[in-house]
Amino acid sequence: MSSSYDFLFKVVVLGEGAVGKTAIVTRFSHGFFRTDYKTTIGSQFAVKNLEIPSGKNDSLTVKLQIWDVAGQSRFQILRPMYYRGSSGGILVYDVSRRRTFIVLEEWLEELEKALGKKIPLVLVANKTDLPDRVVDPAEGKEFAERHDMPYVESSAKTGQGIVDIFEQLAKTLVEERTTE
Ligand code: G3D
Ligand code: MG
Repeated sequence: MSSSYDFLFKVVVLGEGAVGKTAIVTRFSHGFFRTDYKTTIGSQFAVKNLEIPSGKNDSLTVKLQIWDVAGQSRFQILRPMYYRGSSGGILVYDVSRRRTFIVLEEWLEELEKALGKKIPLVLVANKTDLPDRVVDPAEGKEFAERHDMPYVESSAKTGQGIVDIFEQLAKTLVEERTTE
């Protein structure tokens, strides 16, 4: 039954405007990619169930409530409200725009300040399908290691890495919850 689950987590999606946050969430929750996304106004969320292997032959159903928060600076005042109650998050940058990588620290600070603590995050290097990549995998991996988070390369356009992002996060969240 799609309404039954073992764990429910609120997940926030962070990153500069136009890095592909809405495209990633749409691809993951509906399985398609559209090019006519309206710039996310304020915030919206998608819900999706994931099966995470557990033990030898068993699995757990993890329900993710994924909040796609608007990245534009004019929404900055509202964002802390959407961060509240998040168990985890994904931090997204666009490999074809260095600025989106440089500002990652600021996103981390904003989130930690709003929550008063650190939560598990996955670093997402999006738009790997583009030929004009400027941020190398090594740079992303170094950032991810330094902040103790998994690193996933993705393309919301081709679908590469999209499920992996949420599986990695769900696994970490379940581990955290079950070892508390
Ligand atoms: P945001 O929610 O982070 O602001 P969007 O970003 O999801 O709205 O995406 C911004 C633009 O990048 C959109 O283009 C979208 O189609 C495109 N995009 C998102 N992910 C990818 C990707 O993996 N590869 C490529 N090539 N493009 C991507 P438009 O032109 O509609 O503004
Ligand atoms: Mg958006």
